[in-house]
Amino acid sequence: MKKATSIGEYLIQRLDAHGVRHVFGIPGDYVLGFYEQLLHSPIRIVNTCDEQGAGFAADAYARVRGLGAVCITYCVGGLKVANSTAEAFAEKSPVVVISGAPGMKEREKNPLLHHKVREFDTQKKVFEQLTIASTVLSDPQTAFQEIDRVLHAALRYKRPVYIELPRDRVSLPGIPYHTPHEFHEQSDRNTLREALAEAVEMVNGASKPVILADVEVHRFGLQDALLALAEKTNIPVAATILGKSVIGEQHRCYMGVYEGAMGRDDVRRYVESSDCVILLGAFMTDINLGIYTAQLDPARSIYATSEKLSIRYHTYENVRFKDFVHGLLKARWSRRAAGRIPRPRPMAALPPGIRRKNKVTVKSLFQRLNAFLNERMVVVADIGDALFGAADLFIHHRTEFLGPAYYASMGFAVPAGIGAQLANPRLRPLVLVGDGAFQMTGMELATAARYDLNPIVVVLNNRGYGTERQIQDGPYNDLWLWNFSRVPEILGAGRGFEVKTEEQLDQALRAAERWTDGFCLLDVKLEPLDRSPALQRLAERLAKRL
Ligand SMILES: Cc1ncc(C[n+]2csc(CCOP(=O)(O)OP(=O)(O)O)c2C)c(N)n1
Ligand SMILES: [Mg+2]
Repeated sequence: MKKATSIGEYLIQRLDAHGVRHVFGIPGDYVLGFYEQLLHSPIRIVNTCDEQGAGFAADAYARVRGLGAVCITYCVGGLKVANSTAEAFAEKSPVVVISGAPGMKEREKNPLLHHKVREFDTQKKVFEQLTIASTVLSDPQTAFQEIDRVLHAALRYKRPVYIELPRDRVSLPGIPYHTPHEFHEQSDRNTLREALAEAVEMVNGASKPVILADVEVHRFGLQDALLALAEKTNIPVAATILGKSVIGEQHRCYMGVYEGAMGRDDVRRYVESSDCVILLGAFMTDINLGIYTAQLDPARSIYATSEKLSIRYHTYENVRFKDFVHGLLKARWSRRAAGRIPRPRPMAALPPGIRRKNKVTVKSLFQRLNAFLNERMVVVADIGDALFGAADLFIHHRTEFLGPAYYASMGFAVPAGIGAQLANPRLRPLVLVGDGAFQMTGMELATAARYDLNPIVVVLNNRGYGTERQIQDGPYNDLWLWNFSRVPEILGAGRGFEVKTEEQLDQALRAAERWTDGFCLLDVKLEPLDRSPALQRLAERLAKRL
């Protein structure tokens, strides 16, 4: 007779069924039973140096693959992924947080077991605030259903979820003959029809409609639908910085990134003078909208997300985002001629042969990186000028740009590069990270080495918290200066390059392109007050709000 499936095994089966092939984390005694089950499963455990690194890696994995998982021990590990889970929540990334926990029997009479904070459910309560659904698998009768419910919520809302595994329950069998519950949510047909009719009429009657595409287009796998819609209607598309690369940036309908007064002026003027802005999957965040400098008038807007659909000033209930976008695609459109639209302006390449001894600047760095990028790379940018400068990089294909452009936690990029490459091994990460952010999680390069990954990591070394310096400077923005290019010596892996001049940058990038056996680390020395045009604009806005 077939052995009954245990709670832990069922969780593994369901993760596997949803395409999760790697789980990131660090073990501890409360979760060792589940680690042992993982070890004997098709899912690979990826041990990171620190739990936060595992959390960021799982987030990037989820952004690239559709679902990610991090598995840690109780409180000491769990609370370290609170920040990365918060980022996944805020930026809509479906990460499954799996935490070991004391057994239910051990909890009787409330003993002081190690790692406990206040009550046994303290960690659960914290994660209720950071996730869209959470559960403690304490009851074998309901455990399988709970797993179905919580995983469904992650996929439905593209937000993280929390699953706690009391250690005395992991190996217990759940109920026999359970079939995974399929959830089929549908739009209300009449509401959908009416919403589509109103939207199409509004767009057909407009003289200058424009689509503003954001992150949910990517999270809900609607990139092809967006492209088809743009091609069918000739409506031009701008992206937000969080949604950058939802559409291949060489596409004829693509204009560039829109970010209010922070972004390019021609894109801003086009979008803000439009008589019908179709916001698809957009988050109205301050960074997306250039610290609220964007002038978008609800009276001229269609605003569709997985959480809300409003047209002008009224709202439609029970319309799924996906159905609305597919409905738009099928609608009858009056054909329009493609007018003249702003086009992404690839940065000028560095003139060859001259200025070779010149010191690298933020501008020349991004110019050179722009020429270096190819379609086999994914750009992963940390917060700081790495992200702001990268807004103007030209991404060839869709979804090859990852950055924490809303929650903006430092330390994302190096571990996220690991998650992204494991999620799609055909892509080589180009990680852009400030010296400050690197000091937080850069040692995860050890994890890259351990799992044979080969990111190219560019440290924008401006000797401190450059972004903060632009807003208000003081000694608190200084850092201890590391010899970044010698990190490979400590790790016994990878190759390091010290880069001061344009010539050295060129040589290092060429070497990194040729050498694919491990990670490459470029320590690019920049002046402390040098900055990209986007950061200059952002800092001016932020400084006014202090
Ligand atoms: C975890 C975290 N701590 C603090 C901040 C506030 N903060 C925003 S940008 C920044 C400086 C980043 O420095 P660095 O990584 O060197 O990039 P740079 O700004 O120099 O380009 C800081 C401290 C943050 N966003 N995240
Ligand atoms: Mg810095």
